[in-house]
Amino acid sequence: MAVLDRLETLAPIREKVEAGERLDFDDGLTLMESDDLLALGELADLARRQRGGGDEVYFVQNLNLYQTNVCRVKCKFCAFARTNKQEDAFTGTAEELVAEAVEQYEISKFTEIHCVNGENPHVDLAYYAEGLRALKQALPDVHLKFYTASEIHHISKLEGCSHAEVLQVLMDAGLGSMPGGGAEIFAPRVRALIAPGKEPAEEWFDVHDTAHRMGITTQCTMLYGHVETYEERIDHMLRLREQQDKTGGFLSFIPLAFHPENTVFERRGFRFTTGADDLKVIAVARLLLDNVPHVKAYWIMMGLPLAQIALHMGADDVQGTVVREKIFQAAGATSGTEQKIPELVRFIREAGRVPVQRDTLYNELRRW
Ligand code: V47
Repeated sequence: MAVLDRLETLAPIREKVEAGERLDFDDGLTLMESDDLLALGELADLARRQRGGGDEVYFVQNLNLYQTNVCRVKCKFCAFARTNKQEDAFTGTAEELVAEAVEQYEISKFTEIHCVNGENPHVDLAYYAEGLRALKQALPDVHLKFYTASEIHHISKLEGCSHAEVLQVLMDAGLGSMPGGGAEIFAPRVRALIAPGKEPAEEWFDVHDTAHRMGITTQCTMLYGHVETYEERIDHMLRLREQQDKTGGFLSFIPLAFHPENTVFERRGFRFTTGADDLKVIAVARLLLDNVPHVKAYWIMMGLPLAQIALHMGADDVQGTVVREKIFQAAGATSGTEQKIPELVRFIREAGRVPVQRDTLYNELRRW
């Protein structure tokens, strides 16, 4: 009976998916409240294929770099940030940044650098532009996917200029596209609880809106598994969908599962998310975000074995080789900091999919 009940709840949503109709808030909530994981996954895969998705699963050969972990915001979910006075605080120079990148480039010829930092009140726009320029000069063919909307907003406040002005300076210095962090959960109730010092959602959206209109593509994320409700998750996804309708610049959506270690929440007894919740978020995101081209099952977040299953539930990207990841390691990630290409290829193949190495903008580089 319980199974029948569940099938009946999802039936009207299946009809909408089959008819190519857009799902609404209530549909999203129904999906999130369902624990029929297989049905959710199958529906998400159907929606993905109906919108033109095939068997390809993407990854990028990349490097994670961090210029500074000094941060003025005390986000309760974060284990990476430091104050300037803490012993392990760092603020690297452009020379140090280039040295680290070049050293790694000699080992693995990555095509992208992914860089996210704290909101450091002690450095200015010129510091960031100098870092980008130096990297571009040293590694001209490498795409620089740098700075979350939160960082851009922070720099604009420090400099007293607009988001567009900051982005223009960074673009001129070599910025190629932007990561999707800083989104957390948009609902003010949650932001006040987990990140009271962070910019409001409207500023995050203004940065992405501005970037898209300037031709800069970006990613979008959702940090889930802490104090948010199902309603707040759906609201978050629908706000992203609305933005995408306007500007179309999001390349992918990356759900970020909350890692509690070394955070305020660990002391309050919060636990890691479960595999069932991780898969559900992937499936619901794929169903609701009908206008965002890709959904990532980021292996650092969920481990490669679970990411394999997510590839059957709406995801079509596992992010990348990564190398030197720090934010999730600080908060207890156990899946390592690097995957070699043969390992990514093996996992994608064994999931019955076709591994495609891409560049940051989803141009195909190699079909494995
Ligand atoms: O905004 C921080 C998240 C973000 C924790 O665009 C945490 O491809 C879980 O921007 N547990 C910053 N998540 C990193 C970021 C990012 C990450 C991965 C992919 C992309 C992309 C961008 O990391 C923060 C926050 O949402 N985060 N601490 C934590 N303890």
